[in-house]
Amino acid sequence: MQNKLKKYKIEDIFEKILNNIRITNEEAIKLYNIPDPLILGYLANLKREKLHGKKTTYVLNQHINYTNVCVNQCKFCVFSRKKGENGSFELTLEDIEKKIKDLPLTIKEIHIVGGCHPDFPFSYYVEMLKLIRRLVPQATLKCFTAVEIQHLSKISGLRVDEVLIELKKAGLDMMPGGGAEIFDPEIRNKICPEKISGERWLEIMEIAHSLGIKTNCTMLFGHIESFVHRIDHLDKLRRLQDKTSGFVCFIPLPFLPKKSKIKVKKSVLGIEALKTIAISRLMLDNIPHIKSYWVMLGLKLAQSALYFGADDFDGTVVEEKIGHMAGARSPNVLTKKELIEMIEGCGLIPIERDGMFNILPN
Ligand code: V47
Ligand code: SF4
Repeated sequence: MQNKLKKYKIEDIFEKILNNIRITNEEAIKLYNIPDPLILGYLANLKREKLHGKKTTYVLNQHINYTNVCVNQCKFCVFSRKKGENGSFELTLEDIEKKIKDLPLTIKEIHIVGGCHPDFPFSYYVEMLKLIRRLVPQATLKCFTAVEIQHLSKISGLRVDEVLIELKKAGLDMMPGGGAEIFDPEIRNKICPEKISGERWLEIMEIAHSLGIKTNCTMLFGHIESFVHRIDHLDKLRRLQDKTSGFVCFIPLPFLPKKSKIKVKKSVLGIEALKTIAISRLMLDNIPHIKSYWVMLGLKLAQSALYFGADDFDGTVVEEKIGHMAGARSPNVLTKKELIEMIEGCGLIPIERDGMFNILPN
């Protein structure tokens, strides 16, 4: 390894990683240009082991998408529909109640996201949270991305902080990290022109953090962005985290192009995704967890990612629509036994967590 580090002139970066010194954007870009992915895996795994050893967390969770009707119509999105369009769906509170009532008592996280629906009133979201809080008091309610929060602010006439305070009162614990995509305005304008800007996404997360609401964060990569855009995105997350410490986990999302209107030259799945996960671990030295999201990565790549910097394997998921409508070939659900087997199969130690990443007793 020493020889390889020398060959690619990255002994200084290696030293920094060993001594917990932050790498710069320029150094991160230099890492992208290393052709040997195992070097990146080695460096990211050093960092992962420093933080978490061989511990790998998982959560018994359930995803619920309340609607795919969305006013935004992002160009990359295969999930969303216009109102009344073939394939559109809208869950009533009764539909949601039925889903939640069927859940086992062991459930520890409910992940709820949906499209920005033109007609649902603000009360629908508040009542949804109250209902779920009542039915599963033991579960973390991780609901609504920054994009949805901006939409709720618009339909309710409330400021973003006021929206979040109302949702928190109704039961919201945490926010998922979706909607970040890529912050660069030129790229964002091409893939999701109607969506809030990257700047606004970061502002809303900052407001959430200031109210004590922890959040996750994501990056959608492998479409029309360059390495420089990815590093710029990670840098912006790192800067906000320095200010707020509100991000719990970063989820790198490789773009699944099969059914999307955005056409890409080559799929990012495989080594390229692993390299990005590794560089994310090395850049985001202030975000505790990196999620290997098996839904988008596929099971085998998700296992490999656990040696490229990721320390969380997400969860049972049960009902995922965003990735599967886009052509993900991963299963819809994993059982607790399967999650444990997948992690142990990598020679790692499975640890159950709740939605906020608190470790649960065996
Ligand atoms: O924002 C949409 C992405 C995100 C595609 O916070 C796509 O714990 C790949 O954010 N190919 C939603 N990705 C999912 C998400 C998420 C998932 C799991 C856990 C958490 C968490 C967050 O999915 C969207 C977008 O970036 N996405 N379409 C696609 N074709
Ligand atoms: Fe709507 Fe989200 Fe799809 Fe964009 S990515 S169209 S905001 S559901």
